[in-house]
Amino acid sequence: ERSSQQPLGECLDAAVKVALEAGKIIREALRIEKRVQTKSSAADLVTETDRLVENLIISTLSEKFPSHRFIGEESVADGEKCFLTDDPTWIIDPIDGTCNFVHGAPVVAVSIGLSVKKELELGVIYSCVEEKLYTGRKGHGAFCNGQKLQASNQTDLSKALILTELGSIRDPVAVKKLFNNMERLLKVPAHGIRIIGSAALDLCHVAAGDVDAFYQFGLHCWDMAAAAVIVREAGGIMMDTTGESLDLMSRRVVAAGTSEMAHKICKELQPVVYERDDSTESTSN
Ligand code: 2AM
Ligand code: CA
Ligand code: CA
Ligand code: CA
Repeated sequence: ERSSQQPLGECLDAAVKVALEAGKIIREALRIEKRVQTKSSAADLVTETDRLVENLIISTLSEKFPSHRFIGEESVADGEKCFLTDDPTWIIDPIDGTCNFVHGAPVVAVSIGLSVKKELELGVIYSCVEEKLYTGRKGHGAFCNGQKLQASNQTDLSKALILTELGSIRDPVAVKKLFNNMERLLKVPAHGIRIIGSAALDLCHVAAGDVDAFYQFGLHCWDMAAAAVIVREAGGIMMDTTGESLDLMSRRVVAAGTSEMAHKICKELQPVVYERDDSTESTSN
């Protein structure tokens, strides 16, 4: 198994090493006052730490793997379309949970995924305050701090604990739709719905079987690339909210321990429409 020149094991080791370094920087910056800037909306935030950590990850990995491509949240220009090619491509979210980070809320993660020939091969997510390192490698299982992960086997939606995120969009029509979807699930009635502020960690909780499912509209490829490998290797399902196979660029996802649960959630969800991330039809997984 080779990705370009390097074996995937070497890529995984490098991603883990830089995720731990990045996580230390984030952990130490959490309680310090930040200079905060806004992006697409008043609730869409970025700090110097987001940019610094992304630069660290990209420069470290590109030095080791000079032929690889990179997609990183803070390096993608405004409105720029993301797409995968056959080249090994690292998909990076330097801080997932920036709003938490800005407020000093300790639910933040570094997310690093690798796709090769448009297939997701590796995922590393480091929950840097609780110091939990989640890793997944296609065909080799998913782990948290070395312990093998297994997603939930729940199929009954009325017994489900579900995670979701509201994102940073504040358009009233979209906000209304997000709440309508939660209302529909509560009316099933599901056991509960939780929001923690990090899509990557939501997905790690699905992989670990801590919750039964997760869904979200509006997220980007860097929110779910690494997690997709971890969830699938834990026996879980990642799918489009339409019930079709997951498209990393579609801005929406349902994840669950079982495909029955995922399909039941899809049936309750009404679409919240976001523009796609890419302009090409060639996307993966
Ligand atoms: P971020 O912290 O990397 O920006 C919180 O709502 C979760 O949703 C986080 O994982 C956050 O990622 C992500 N997110 C940010 N902007 C979003 C948007 N416009 N729509 C959906 N999710 C978003
Ligand atoms: Ca962001
Ligand atoms: Ca994110
Ligand atoms: Ca981010």
